[in-house]
Amino acid sequence: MIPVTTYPDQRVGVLGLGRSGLATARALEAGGAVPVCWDDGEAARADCPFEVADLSRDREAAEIAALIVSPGIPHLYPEPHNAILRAQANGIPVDNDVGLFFRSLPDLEPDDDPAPKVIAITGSNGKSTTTALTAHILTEAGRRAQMGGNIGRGVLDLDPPEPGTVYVLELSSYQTDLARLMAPDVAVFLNLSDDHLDRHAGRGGYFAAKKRLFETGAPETAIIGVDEAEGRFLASTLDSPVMVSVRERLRGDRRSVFMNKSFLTEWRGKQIAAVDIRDMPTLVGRHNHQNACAAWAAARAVGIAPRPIEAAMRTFPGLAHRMELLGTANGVAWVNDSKATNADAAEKALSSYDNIRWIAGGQAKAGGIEPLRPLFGRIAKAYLVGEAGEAFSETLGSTLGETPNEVAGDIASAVAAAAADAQPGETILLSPACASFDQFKSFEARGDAFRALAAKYLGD
Ligand code: UMA
Ligand code: ADP
Repeated sequence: MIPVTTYPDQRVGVLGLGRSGLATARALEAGGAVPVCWDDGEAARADCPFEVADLSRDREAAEIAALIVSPGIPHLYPEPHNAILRAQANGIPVDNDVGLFFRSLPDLEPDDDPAPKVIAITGSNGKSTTTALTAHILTEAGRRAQMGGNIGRGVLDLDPPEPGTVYVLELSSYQTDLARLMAPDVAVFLNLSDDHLDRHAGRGGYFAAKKRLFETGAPETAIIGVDEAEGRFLASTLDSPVMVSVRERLRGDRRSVFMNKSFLTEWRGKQIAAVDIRDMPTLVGRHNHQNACAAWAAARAVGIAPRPIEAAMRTFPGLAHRMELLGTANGVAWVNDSKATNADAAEKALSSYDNIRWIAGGQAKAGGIEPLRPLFGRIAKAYLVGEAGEAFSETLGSTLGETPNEVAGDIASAVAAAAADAQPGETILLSPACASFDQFKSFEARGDAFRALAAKYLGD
């Protein structure tokens, strides 16, 4: 835990009692403050081991030195939570766990060198993969890496720094929008596409939230994906950013990392390093190449040499449920991409393999799988499950020449049929392009079910 010592003997409001809020309350208490907590959920309040008070009421709100807000609670759009309105009316600072983390870290720095470093990673897609890959590279290279933030472990739950610790933080727009202080040594912006627009009143607000990591954060090294207009604009506002692209060969005088065919290339006036990433099984697909380029640049920024980075990339296990290679048996690869809950995400997986036995379906999103039509040629056959089964079958069947498909109903039947049909060189891919809630409680549960079924064929 990172104790927060900024508020000795003061009452500090904690809004939201999920992972982030509870970690914050523990860190405040450990640092000598008195956490005063609120959650709109009755069960969360009942389980809370700290003082509970309704922070939307004047008296409680007036008595706190600061209000620390969980990322899932709106602080501006579509409407600020009442407790935030109260704090603002009383002139009380509103912050989050990320702000407290950056404020507390300098107090904990060990006397021995090297000083701890922080790498913060944001973007619309690929944050978790890039964060996990960067942490894996650092660990494999013998550095003390700690990973947290949006990826799961609240930042204040991380361990205090030891000499040489590198914190690798995934930061969402909810987090970068509100943190009063950010001071990463290295900050990464991967890409921008529409997401969470209701929380930011549109794409401009969403971009502005992410941009704060670079403006407020003023990192020593900024690593910017420049494949969209926003990334190019952001890079043009910064001094000497490291530019990353999977679309352009950025052969300038500045530092850059880009893909040249299947070679990840580091450039600075001349080629510094080039690595063939074709045979790195967990970094398949253009989107993962972007993540790999960004992680490469981040690891280089904290002093790791090209060779150990390349070696670590080869052993990256990948993240569960995101194009996760479960194994290969009889020449058939099994891939779990249960996190692909919409067509945009499934497009990444379908683009990454040929001869696909595609398991898809569940609770459909608007537009269904129509946007995936250009990729239907890669599908040997589709096995359709859940509520969307019939509709997806119709879309596949209406292609010129038709894409073979069957409505299998559930994952177990789909797996049995796909396994019976699959030929060596093919891939059995669960990439549903749908939410899971019609048959599972989460995309994780769906992916775990697929993994358990695949294990029988993989001999695990
Ligand atoms: N709550 C209220 N009032 C509200 C809304 C929520 O009281 O109006 C309460 C809920 O009853 C609940 C608590 O707030 O008890 C939940 O807070 P939270 O939604 O912020 O969730 P945490 O458990 O604290 O998890 C948060 C991040 N969640 C969100 O940003 C929504 C987690 O990211 C993160 O891993 C965790 O902190 C640790 O840092 C998850 C996420 O979905 C993975 N992130 C979004 C995404 O990736 O798209 C941004
Ligand atoms: P995030 O943490 O930003 O949600 P993840 O690393 O968990 O991202 O990846 C989620 C999904 O997003 C993946 O399954 C894949 O479909 C897609 N994805 C991953 N990396 C990228 C990228 N760099 N660009 C676009 N899409 C990506």
